[in-house]
Amino acid sequence: MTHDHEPHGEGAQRAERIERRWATLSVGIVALLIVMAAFAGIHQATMPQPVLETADPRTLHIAGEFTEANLGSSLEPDGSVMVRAIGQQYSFTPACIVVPVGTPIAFRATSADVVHGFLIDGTNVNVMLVPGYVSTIATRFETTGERHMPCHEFCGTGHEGMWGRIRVVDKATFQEMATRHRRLSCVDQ
Ligand SMILES: [Cu+2]
Repeated sequence: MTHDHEPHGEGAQRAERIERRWATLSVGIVALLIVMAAFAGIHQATMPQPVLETADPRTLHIAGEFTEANLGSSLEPDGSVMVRAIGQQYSFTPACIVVPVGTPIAFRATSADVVHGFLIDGTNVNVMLVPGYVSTIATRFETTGERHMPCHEFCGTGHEGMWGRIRVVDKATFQEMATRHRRLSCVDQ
């Protein structure tokens, strides 16, 4: 065996050092990518909405979109219906939401205290109400009738009693109601 082919010769040792350096670097790159992927996944999963809109729970009742007079359903100029609601320990306001059948409905809701759940049974409406953030979801009801709206995020000792209702009425009834009030609910009916 000549010096050039000696496995533990100077050249081989140098090659091994360089190889180790490159191997370390490539493991480092993979580790960095794993950390980046994990961070992106966790960060996105912990954000309540892809588009963030905020609402300060401390001033919710005093000013802005979610004051009491502004809660409930309103007929928009384009014929769709906007529903604004809040969840708080341990009720929804309005406790009974009225909407027309066969109409695009947009919900905008938030929490005044802790995390609550906003779910309408028999539909795919299912969002979390996170204090500080506005949750939005759009839907459409194809049949009239009443549906339950339970809070489905444990929010404290009164959680199991936190229920709301959605009453889906025919379009004419809703239109007639909308001529009398700017914001509608079925709380007193
Ligand atoms: Cu709740």
